[in-house]
Amino acid sequence: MHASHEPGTTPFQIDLRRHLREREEDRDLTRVICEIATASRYVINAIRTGDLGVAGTSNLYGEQQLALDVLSDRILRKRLIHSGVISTIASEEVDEVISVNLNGKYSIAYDPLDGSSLVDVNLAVGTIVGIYRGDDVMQRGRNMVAALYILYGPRATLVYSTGNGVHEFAMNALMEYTLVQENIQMQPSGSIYSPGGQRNKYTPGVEKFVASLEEKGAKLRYSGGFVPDINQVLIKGQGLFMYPHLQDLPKGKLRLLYELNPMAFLIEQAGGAASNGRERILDILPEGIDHREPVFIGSKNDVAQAEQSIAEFD
Ligand code: FDP
Repeated sequence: MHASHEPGTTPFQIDLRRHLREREEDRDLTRVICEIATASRYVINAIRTGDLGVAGTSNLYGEQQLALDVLSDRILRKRLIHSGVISTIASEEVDEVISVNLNGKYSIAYDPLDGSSLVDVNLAVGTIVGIYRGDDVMQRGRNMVAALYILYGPRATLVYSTGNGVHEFAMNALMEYTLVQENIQMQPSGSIYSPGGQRNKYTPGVEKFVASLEEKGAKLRYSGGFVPDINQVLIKGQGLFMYPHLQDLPKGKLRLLYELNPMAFLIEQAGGAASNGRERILDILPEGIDHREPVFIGSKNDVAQAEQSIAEFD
């Protein structure tokens, strides 16, 4: 016999809004996070049922068709503007910061559909979001008040933190996010690694680091999508993702504002670490909206090991 619960009290029945309310999060911040969760329903529908195509082409019916990343950007932007509490929006899809509402309490930096090239091959993609107080997104990531991502995999899941633990939700049949687990914690050392970038372009320090991971028996787990790759490390509670500096790409590939800062915030909240190989990701002041940095993120001993190899050999 299972223990009986009062209706609505089992962990699986706590939805996102209720979770935020019970934690007494700021009402406007709750609103922003819930708007993003609502927007993701439309993004999901676009991914699942939309015609595959590129921007500027027309669909079967001769209608103008948008690429999924452009469409996802519009969906999110519309909901965020609708929330009434956002002052500034920076989107990976738009090459300037958009001023929305002078009285808005929060500003937001997001990648509406990260890894969109993976949609064509039916692999998982995601939305990444960082939220700041005030009207300035060009801040160090450590000033973020909340971060979240949504993973569009076989299931849709949402992981958020407001600086008070990291919590995972899964979308149910009614397209509501319900709590899966609270306060996710990462082990200090891992046995999986997810390495981006071409290996023959690795620097000696990075090459030594990868060799040390292989020597300790770490297994390769790489999908090529930043959100699913980070999610794997976070939900397994161990391991490391990296997109290092390459010999011909000293700043790596991934963007600080839209990709690295929100993920660094979440992984640190779970007891992990995130570094560019020399310094903490969340301490870096963005020089522009497209600022890129190398990244080593995950179990903290693995990140420390990467920093050590880089200090020694690069
Ligand atoms: P994509 O170019 O497919 O959009 O930031 C974008 C990203 O994918 C990440 O999701 C992923 O981690 C990385 O780039 C993969 O880069 P490589 O193609 O160089 O492996």
